[in-house]
Amino acid sequence: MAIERTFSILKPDATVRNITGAINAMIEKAGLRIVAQKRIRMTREQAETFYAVHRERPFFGELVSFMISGPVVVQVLEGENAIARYREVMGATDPAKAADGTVRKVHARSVGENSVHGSDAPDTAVKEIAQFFSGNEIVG
Ligand code: FUP
Repeated sequence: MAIERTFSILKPDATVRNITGAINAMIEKAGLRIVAQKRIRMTREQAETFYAVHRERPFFGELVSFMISGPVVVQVLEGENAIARYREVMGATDPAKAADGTVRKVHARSVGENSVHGSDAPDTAVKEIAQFFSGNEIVG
């Protein structure tokens, strides 16, 4: 298996509850390395660009408002098969459907306030990382 990088966000429902460390512990326990990390407040423009693929969906406005409602922690995670691995660690989008022990099962509040984002494919991972990090901010 290849060493990959994926993009992660710890969302405002996680920062507001002060559980970013608890989530990072789950990430590290799963064998993923946090090779870049910063706490930011996303602008509306950044959030709209990030979720542009969902622009036509009925939940888009609510999603953007939520993502700018508080600080987020953006991260680059590295490890074997990191993209799929992190999706497993996160669990299903809807916490009611997420497997036991996943971040969303343990911590998420709802399908909207679901604590974490992780890239879904190699091309989106590259694009998402580049939106928030320059190369010299990522230290593997
Ligand atoms: P995921 O890849 O698991 O984060 O899920 P999606 O890309 O399908 O959705 C992105 C985000 O849109 C979710 F994290 C939360 C939000 N969303 C809703 O608010 N309602 C929905 O019905 C689906 C997604």
